[in-house]
Amino acid sequence: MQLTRWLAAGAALAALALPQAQAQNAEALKADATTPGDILTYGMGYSNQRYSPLKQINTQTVAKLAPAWSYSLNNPQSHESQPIVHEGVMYVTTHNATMAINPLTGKQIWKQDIELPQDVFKMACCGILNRGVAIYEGKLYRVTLDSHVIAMDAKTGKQLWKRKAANYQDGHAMTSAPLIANGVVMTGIAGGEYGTRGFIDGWDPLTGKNLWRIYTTAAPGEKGGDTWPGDTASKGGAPTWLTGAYDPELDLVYWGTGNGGPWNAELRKGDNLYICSVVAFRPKTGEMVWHYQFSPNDLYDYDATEVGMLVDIKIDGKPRKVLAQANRNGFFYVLDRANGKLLAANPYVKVNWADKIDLASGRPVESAVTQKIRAGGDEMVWPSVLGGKNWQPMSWNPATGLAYANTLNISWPYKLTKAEYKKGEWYLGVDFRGVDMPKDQPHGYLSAIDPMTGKSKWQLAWPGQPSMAGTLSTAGGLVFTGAATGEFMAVDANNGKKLWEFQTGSGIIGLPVTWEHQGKQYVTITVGAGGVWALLGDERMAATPAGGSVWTFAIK
Ligand SMILES: [Ca+2]
Repeated sequence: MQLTRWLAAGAALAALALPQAQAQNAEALKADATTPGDILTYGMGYSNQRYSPLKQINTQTVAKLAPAWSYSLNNPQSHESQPIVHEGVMYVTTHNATMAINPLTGKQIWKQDIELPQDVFKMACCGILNRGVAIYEGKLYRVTLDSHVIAMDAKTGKQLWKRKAANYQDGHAMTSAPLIANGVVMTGIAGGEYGTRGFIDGWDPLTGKNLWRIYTTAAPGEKGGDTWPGDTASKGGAPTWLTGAYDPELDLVYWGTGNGGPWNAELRKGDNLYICSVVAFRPKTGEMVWHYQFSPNDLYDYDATEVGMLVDIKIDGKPRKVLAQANRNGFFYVLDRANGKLLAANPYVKVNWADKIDLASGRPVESAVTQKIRAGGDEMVWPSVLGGKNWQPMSWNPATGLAYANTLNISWPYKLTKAEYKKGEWYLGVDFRGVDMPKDQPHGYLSAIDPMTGKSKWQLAWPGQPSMAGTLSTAGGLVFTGAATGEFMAVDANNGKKLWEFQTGSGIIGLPVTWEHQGKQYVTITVGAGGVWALLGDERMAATPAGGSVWTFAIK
C-alpha cells in the first residue's frame, strides 16, 4: 500500500513541471536551512549546521522508520556524497558519474559518466570519491578527481562547460561539493601531501570564467610571505579540500585550510600562513578579510579543512555570531565570525601535542612532547594524523546547544626525517608508521560536545572501528549517523541512547540528510565503505563488503 502511494505521489510530481521563473536562485540558497522540502547546499544550509526543523520522525516515532527504497551506485569505491534535493529530483555523485533520481521511488532519471585518466587513481588521496554537486539556476556544478570543474544542465546532466583548475599529475585532486554564494561558484583543491600549493577558486557560473584565485600559502613579497623561509611556500601545502560556509549578512565565506608541506615543519620554520587556518573572504572578489591560524608551523597534518558550523550562541549572556570548529588538532574552537577573534578553545579529545591554546594570543602552547619531537625525538602524539575528528562534518541542535560529531581516540608515533621532493609522490619528512589504536579503550565515539568547554555531555562508543560518517540533527530530538560496519542509526540527542538502526549492506562514511514531501519526512544516506580509513590497512574492514548505494527511509 505504501509503495502504491509513493508511486502515485511520484507521478503527480513528474506532472508538476515548474516554470523556469521558479527555478532555484540565490535567495533560495540563503533560505535552504529553513525550507525542508529541498536540500540545496552542502551542509543543509550555508551555516553547515546539518540541522532540520522536521520532527515527524522523532524520539517517539523513529522505531517505525523503514526503508522506502535503495538505489545502487554501481561503484565499489568510497561514498561520501551528500544528496541534493530540488523540485522533485535528487542528485548524487560518485567519482565517475553524476545521477538524478526520483526521491520518492529511487528510480534513475538520468546518469552521466565522468571520464578519468587511469593514472589519476594512484595519487588521489584519500579515497576514490566525490562529495556531491552544487545547484544554481538550473545548473549543477561538480569537480573531478583529475582537478576539473564541470557545469551541467540539471534537467539532463548534459555538460555545459568544463575548466581545468590544476594539473592532477602534480598531486592535486578535487573531491568536494562546490559552494555557490553571491553568484560565484567556489572550489577548493586537495594535494597537501604532494608538495603542492593550495588555493581556492571563484568561477563564473554561466561561462566558467575564472574570476579570482586565493593562494593559501603566502609567497615571498606577499602579506604573510615572511612566515616562510626562502621559497618554501611554493610547495607549502595548505590544501582546501572541503567545502566552505557562508554568512550572507556579513557577506563572508569561511574556508578551512590543511597541513603544511612537507609535514616536517623544521624544514619551513615560521608560522607558514595560511596553513591549518580558516580564511574569511568576499565571494565576489576573493578579497581576504580576516584569517585565524589554528596550528602555526603544524607538524602533525592537523588540517582545518572541515571548516565547522556558523552558529548563534549566548556567551556571558550576550548573543554572539560564532564559527564553531572541532579541529583535527584536538581543540574545539569558537571564533567571532565577524573578525576571527578567539572566544574559546578547549580539548574535546585526548591531546598531548599542546598544553593549551592561549586565549589572548590565540596561539597553542606547545607541550614537552612537541619540543622533544622538534629536537629529533620519537614520541607518541595525541591526537593522531587522523585528528580528533577527520573530514566528517558535525551537526548542531539549537535546542540542546550541542555539537554532534564522530570523534577519534587514536594516537600515532612521530619522528622527523629528511624530506625529498619528487613530483607526484608524498612529501612528508616524517617516519610515517601509521596510527596506534588503544587496546583497552574504544577507538572513537559519537560525541555531544559543548562548544564552549569542549566537554561531551554524552558519548556513544563505537564497538569496533570508529565512524568517519557525518551526523544530522533534527527538531525531532534525533541525531542520525552511520557505522563503519553499515548500521544506519538514530540516537536521542539528549542522552545518546540508540533508538533505531538498520543494516545498509556496506560501511557508512556518508552524510545523512532529511527532507519532506507533501507532509511526509524522509531520511537519506549514501553508503559505501572506504575513505581515508582504508589507507590504514585495518583488518576489521574485511568484514564489511564494499558497494555504493543510496538509501531512503520514512515512517511506515
Ligand atoms: Ca532547504
